[in-house]
Amino acid sequence: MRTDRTQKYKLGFHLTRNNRITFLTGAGISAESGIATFRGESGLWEKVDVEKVATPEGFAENPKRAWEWYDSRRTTMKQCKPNKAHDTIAKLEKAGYDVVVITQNIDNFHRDSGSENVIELHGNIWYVRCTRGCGVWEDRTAPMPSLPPLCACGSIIRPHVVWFGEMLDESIVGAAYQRLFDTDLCVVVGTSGVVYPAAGFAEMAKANGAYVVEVNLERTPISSYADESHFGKAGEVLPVLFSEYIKSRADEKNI
Ligand code: BJW
Repeated sequence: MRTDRTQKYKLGFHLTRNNRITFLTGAGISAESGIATFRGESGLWEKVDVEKVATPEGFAENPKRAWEWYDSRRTTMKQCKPNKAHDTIAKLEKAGYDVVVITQNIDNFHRDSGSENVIELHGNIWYVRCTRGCGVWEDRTAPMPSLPPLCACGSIIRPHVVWFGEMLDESIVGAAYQRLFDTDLCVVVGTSGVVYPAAGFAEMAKANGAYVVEVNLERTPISSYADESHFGKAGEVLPVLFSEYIKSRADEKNI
């Protein structure tokens, strides 16, 4: 049965201790932390040309230009922190539920809030790699001392993220598929559901028997097949949907 609830948030799926829960998250989950989303009126793509900053061709043409954009986002992200939506997911895992987060976000907020089982589809802004192949490493410098940064080998370093037209890491996508084939509850939070392959993940989980819950400000392509959609801010909806389950499991663990 499909339900659209706009006022009262209640999970239409009864969670038990053995359920496998998968969260699919997008930029909307970090919006309340102060991180801009990509699409929509005040989205990042209204301010910058996606072709110039988030494609391999744009980077090759002018690495400094693309890096200036990533550097300013690194600076912003350094000043922001996870919100109640990230915290709720982390608490659910800490309470003992089998939780995996598959995120399109690069902001590291799921890990920062304490989630341990996190699959980052589009990379992580705090990692960089040499364009010549010297490796990938963590670098939390914001702002970067010089742009574009250079590797010890002299080649340009790039952000360790996935741009349009680039393949996602095979092992990462494989891990996501494996989880989606074996999940009871799939909660899709704050994604417009238009960027592939992630846009197809909830439908894949549903085809494999998962109950799909969507949390977003507005309808998306996912709303047409989700078992239930909750229209509201992730930081307000998720705590209401899961607090009862977090509390009961936490109480149980203390006994
Ligand atoms: C709230 C909220 C609040 C706000 N609470 N909600 C199949 C069909 C068609 C095309 C393709 C296809 N397969 C591949 C493609 C091409 C392409 C693609 O999908 N294009 C489409 C746009 C048409 N995909 C790729 O190129 C991918 N590569 C690939 O598949 O390789 C093989 C291949 C290549 C080429 C052709 C064919 C095959 C790679 C995609 C990489 C995406 N990279 C980016 C940048 C990452 C680095 C960075 O951050 O800088 O990833 S683009 C950007 O979009 C970013 C995001 O992760 C991604 C998704 O955005 P997201 O998270 O959904 O954000 P928004 O802004 O769109 O939505 C926010 C939502 O939140 C909204 O709904 C709001 O309402 C909501 N919201 N506040 C709850 N408080």
